[in-house]
Amino acid sequence: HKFRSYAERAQKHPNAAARALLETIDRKKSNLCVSVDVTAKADFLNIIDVVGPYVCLVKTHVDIIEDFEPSIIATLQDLSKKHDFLIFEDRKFADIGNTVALQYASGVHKIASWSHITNAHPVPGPSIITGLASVGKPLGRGLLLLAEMSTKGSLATGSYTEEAVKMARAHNDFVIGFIAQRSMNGIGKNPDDVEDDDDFLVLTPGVGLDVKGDAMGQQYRTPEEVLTAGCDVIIVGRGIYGKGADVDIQAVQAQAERYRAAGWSAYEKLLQL
Ligand code: UP6
Repeated sequence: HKFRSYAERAQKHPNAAARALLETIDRKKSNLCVSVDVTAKADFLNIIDVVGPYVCLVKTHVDIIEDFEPSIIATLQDLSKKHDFLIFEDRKFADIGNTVALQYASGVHKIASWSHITNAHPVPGPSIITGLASVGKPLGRGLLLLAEMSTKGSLATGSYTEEAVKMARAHNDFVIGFIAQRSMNGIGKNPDDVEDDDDFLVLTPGVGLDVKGDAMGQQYRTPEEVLTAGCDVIIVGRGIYGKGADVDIQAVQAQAERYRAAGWSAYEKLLQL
């Protein structure tokens, strides 16, 4: 299969959120998503302001912020415009359709109103997609399914992963791709079937250049390893901001540029093959 550039894929993608992400990657020469898993509002916003120029996407877990207030979201949106990145709340929805629609639209965080992309576990079946789509589709949002996980002993393998891909394919007006560890295009299709015309985005956590894992089951691969496996976006958290305590903002900036360069050179190598 011919390796397609982000720009070429952007031109043809039917989903607005996917198109916007692919265009941003191409424009900024960055397939880096920084995962900002810190608990203080000030650290959260400072890190985003400093990594902003190097990323296509900022991934949040807003429910871990201790001093959360709605103005954080307004500032996040300002930073998203200032630095030209999209926002991905890593909510990992996992309930019945009615409940996830409420969790997505309402509560303190009102995720659908500001997060271009969010994600869900496929474990409840297709109704989780229709529930989330009832809120997110009219807003032009995109959904990722967790088809695989980066953790040791993950149960999301084999037929579970395959069924996740089939669910996504059946709802590809709203599902734009996966959290996974390799390309998901063509999975679960009969090889005699029509040509493989999937264009799923694969966003991949568990990326680090210096260590192989943590003490709680996380496993890391390098940007080059995951790009070669067919992933599109590298998600990096602690590799960029360390342990989160006493954030050294200059070191954060240097690491963001280091991971951006590593992700982009891995992509350019694949383009030249
Ligand atoms: N994440 C994973 N693995 C998955 C799915 N999501 O690590 O399979 C998320 C975590 C965290 C980030 O919730 O926010 O990606 C990884 O952070 P790290 O780079 O600091 O390990």
